[in-house]
Amino acid sequence: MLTFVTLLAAASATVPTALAHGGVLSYSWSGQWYWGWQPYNSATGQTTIQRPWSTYNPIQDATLSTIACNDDGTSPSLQQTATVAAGTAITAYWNQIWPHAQGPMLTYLANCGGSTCSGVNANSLKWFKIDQAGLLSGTVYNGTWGSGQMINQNSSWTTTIPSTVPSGNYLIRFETIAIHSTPAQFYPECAQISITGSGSLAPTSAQLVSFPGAYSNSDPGIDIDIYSTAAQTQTTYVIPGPPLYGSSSSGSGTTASASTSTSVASHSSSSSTAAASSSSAAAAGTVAQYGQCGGTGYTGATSCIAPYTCTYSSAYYSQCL
Ligand SMILES: *[C@@H]1O[C@H](CO)[C@@H](O)[C@H](O)[C@H]1NC(C)=O
Ligand SMILES: *[C@@H]1O[C@H](CO)[C@@H](O)[C@H](O)[C@H]1NC(C)=O
Ligand SMILES: [Cu+2]
Repeated sequence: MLTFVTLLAAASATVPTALAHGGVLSYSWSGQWYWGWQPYNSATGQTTIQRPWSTYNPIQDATLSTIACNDDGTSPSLQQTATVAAGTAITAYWNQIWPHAQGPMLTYLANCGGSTCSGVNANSLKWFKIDQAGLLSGTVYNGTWGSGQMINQNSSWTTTIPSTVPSGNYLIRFETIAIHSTPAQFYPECAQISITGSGSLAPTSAQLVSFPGAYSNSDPGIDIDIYSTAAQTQTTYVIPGPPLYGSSSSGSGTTASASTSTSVASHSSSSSTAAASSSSAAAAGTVAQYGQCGGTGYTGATSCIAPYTCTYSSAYYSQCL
């Protein structure tokens, strides 16, 4: 017979395993905080902009329906939606301290149509990618990854909603994929946002994907052994998914991905792309609307073109608004 103490010990023994994983627990933008769903609390009474998820464990099969917005990702009765102006930098916060430093960071949007995302099945939507960061430097074997940078940024990731995105109701899907072991571990969470603004650039059909559908378990960025001999000299990594929204690429996602981080919006975590645009901004002496103008580790220009002011978003990201 198990004693109460034995059961307690057994229960607490599972906690470290759970703590080795996790997901997005909160968001912030424009000085506001939004709590995410709390998977280990009772669902009753939880009211948040995030779609519910049930466990810190990863998804390890890209063909599962839960790859869209985790398990189960449906909107509860108290589901909330938050308003965000296109061009705004949204920061998502993972567990402190996120444990997996190998793998990409990806952010997607999906337009729900209609007047709300509540009740809309995430599997029925078309998604487009607005941000990504893969292998930032070094080799697949021991280089620096987007997820490593996420950890270094207080286990947070900031994505700017491109100012060109049409207004409407969207799900925003932050994802990190951990590739320190096989099969790869997907950690997606979604939140409901209402985007305002006057953007009018629709994603192209090549940029729109479904979840599941966007990834295959055999994609080179997913079916990957970072400890192989080949990985020790490999300096490119193919970020999974479609080409970035706003990019001119019309091919399949795999050809569009580069070894380094790219983003249509200026990004605290972009490497070569951001560095190049930062230095050109520095030459001009000003930063354009929505551009980055500050944050820990940022070395670019810090003054905004009129009439914008450099506005704090997180310790790692300030932008001209
Ligand atoms: C990465 O691994 C290679 C061997 O594959 C080694 O020569 C190199 O020093 C390592 N770099 C770092 C930063 O650990
Ligand atoms: C780090 O992230 C936590 C949330 O996980 C947040 O409460 C805290 O303010 C952040 N610290 C900084 C310096 O941004
Ligand atoms: Cu884990």
